[in-house]
Amino acid sequence: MAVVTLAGNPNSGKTTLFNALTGSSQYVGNWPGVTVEKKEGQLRNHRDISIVDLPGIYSLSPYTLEEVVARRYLLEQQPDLIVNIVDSMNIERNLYLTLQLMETGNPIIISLNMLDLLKKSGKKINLKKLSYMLQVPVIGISALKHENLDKLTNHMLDNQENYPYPQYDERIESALTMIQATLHTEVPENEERWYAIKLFERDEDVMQALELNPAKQEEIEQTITTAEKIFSDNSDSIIVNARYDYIAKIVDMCVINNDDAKMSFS
Ligand code: BGO
Repeated sequence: MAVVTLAGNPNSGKTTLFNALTGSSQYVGNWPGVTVEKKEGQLRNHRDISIVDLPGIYSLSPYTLEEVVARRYLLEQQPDLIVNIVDSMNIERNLYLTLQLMETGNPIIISLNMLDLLKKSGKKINLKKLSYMLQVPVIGISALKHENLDKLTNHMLDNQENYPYPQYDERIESALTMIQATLHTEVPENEERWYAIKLFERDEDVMQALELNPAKQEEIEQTITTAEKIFSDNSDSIIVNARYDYIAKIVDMCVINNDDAKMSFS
């Protein structure tokens, strides 16, 4: 059975979409070992596709129970596809999670939700450009009004490939490449990028889990320290800022506010 997981920020419309996609075929339980609700169901008219609803999260950092559950699931279970629900009314904030989901190395499509509200607001998002810039399929939907859910389902049924990762500043990329080179024998290829970023951030859970030998640890630490000197910043903030810079570029290219349109004609 193919497994599709729904991931998104709280209030992005995940529950509404989950209910629309699964109808009454739902099972509610808890994620292993924690009291965080886990919902599963089967895709309407496609009982061979299981839909797993991840907890609503803003990030894949290990700071909340929900984030821990989500990142453990994505790395250990490797779903066949992530459907990332993005609230089109809050696209900038939502894309922060999108980039991290892409970094996990799982195939992903974006369902850009709340298009009914977006239309009313006068704001416009160029879906083709968004898809081109992220190199990920983007399907505009209204989960509440059940608009375009067939199109979303068709994309879910397509064979999914792996998609490129967001590429950051070239100085960050060269540091990540160096860290990745030390991981070839340690983690599966499609997860190297995720682990390299986490090691660059000095994520303690990942550092402990990988149990790298002291020589590799030292090599990685030197790479991080060099990057920190170049950027005059700590490695954690370097990555956070890189993601926000990337999002700013995308929003600049793909989102047209009503006010911008008026200004361009005046
Ligand atoms: C309330 N369009 C519109 N207009 N609204 C949507 C859409 C959409 O496409 N999708 C979802 N919503 P959840 P999470 C509400 O509950 O699915 C709305 O956290 C209200 N409730 O109906 O719960 C959805 O699972 C009172 O709105 O999100 C819900 O991701 C007044 O977005 C909210 C107004 O959806 C969050 C709205 C008592």
